[in-house]
Amino acid sequence: MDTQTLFQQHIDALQQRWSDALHNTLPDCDAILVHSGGSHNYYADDHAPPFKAWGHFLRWLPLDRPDQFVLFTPGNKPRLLAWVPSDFWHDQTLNTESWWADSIDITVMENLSELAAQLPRGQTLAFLGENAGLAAELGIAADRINPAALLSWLDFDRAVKTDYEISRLREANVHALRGHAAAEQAFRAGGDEYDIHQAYLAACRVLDQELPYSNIIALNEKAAILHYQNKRRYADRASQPENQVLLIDAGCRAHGYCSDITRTWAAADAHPVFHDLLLGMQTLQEELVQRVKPGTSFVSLHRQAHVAIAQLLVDNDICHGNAETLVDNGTSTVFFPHGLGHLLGLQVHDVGGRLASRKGDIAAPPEAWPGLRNTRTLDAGAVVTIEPGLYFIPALLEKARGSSLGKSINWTLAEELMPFGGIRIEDNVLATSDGAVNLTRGA
Ligand SMILES: [Mn+2]
Repeated sequence: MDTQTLFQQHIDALQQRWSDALHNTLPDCDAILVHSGGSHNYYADDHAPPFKAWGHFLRWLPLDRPDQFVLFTPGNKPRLLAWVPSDFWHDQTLNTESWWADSIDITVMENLSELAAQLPRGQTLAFLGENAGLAAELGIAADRINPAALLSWLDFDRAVKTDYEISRLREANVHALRGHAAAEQAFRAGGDEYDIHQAYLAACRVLDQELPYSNIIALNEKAAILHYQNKRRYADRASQPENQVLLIDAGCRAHGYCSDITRTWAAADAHPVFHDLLLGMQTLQEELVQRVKPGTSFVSLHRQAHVAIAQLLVDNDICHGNAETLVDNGTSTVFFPHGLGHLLGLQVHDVGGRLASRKGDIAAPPEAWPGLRNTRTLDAGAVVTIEPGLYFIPALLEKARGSSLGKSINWTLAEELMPFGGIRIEDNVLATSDGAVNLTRGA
């Protein structure tokens, strides 16, 4: 199906879903005004960080710029109220493409002060977005500005993707995999973290600021830092340590939709146990991916990941004992201290991961794993990441060594493996009634 048709179907589905949300949460409201967000300068500066439009705005149309508005009225074509200032400092061209713009009524405003006059008279509006002050100036009542009930409903609903959204997520995977292939090559060729990062950007033909999140490009022991942010560069190649391991966590965006992919590569002469762990992690990751389907409890899947990782640690003589016991007493968490994954969409960590219902009930993560971002039972159409990890994190290992957990760890081997950092393997997976669809491997 062509993108234009997919997009029109997406808009039709959003009309239905947002009408239901409005009728169920704010029956006295006639329409919703959604703000893309504002651009904010750094403190006491006249420069701003790159702008990213808010997810609930981007879901209506792929226009990533500040101070744009969507007016949703049940039964009507959605309206874009586009602020296009007269400005000779920047390119203010409003880039509309017919495949999406044909589904939207577009009104261009040269000044933001024209917004009030564009809104329907005699109607009661709700406002969604960061600028509550602007909403108040427009005469919107405080209890209709970001109403919690409406937001919970819409956040919960974001988990289930339309066919258009799935096509964009696939596209974001296709783009990112080009970068991952180039990054692996740069790693094998002896590049440093900076070189690998640049190889990724060039292969994807993107700017840093266009990435869904800042690339994690971690060589050797840095692979043990979950959100490692540096890109080490060596002016003098002779001083650069040999590349043993690359952990790269990097995605792309397609019309706002994100991919989030992690790969771990090891040099042929890396520690043989590290190679065995890498193979074991690849196998268990693929098995977990297959279990993504409607009705799957993500909390239960997260526990299954822990048991599989604990078994891998036992099989490789890094831990002693029974896998279930190692999970229950917290030993597996020393090696796998983050969640198995999260919802994915217009935000990398998409909204609603801990919502148990449209009504806003919260499903808290288990006490042992407070960082788990997704506690939902998966619906058909949900897209999640599956990203088990196994790391040798000095701070966590040291803490374990001083506690009762330390007795079940083979310290000689753990110390030998520390310079190799760790492993994470992450794919983006769609739950369907026919089972799991791996958007990354299938891309
Ligand atoms: Mn992720």
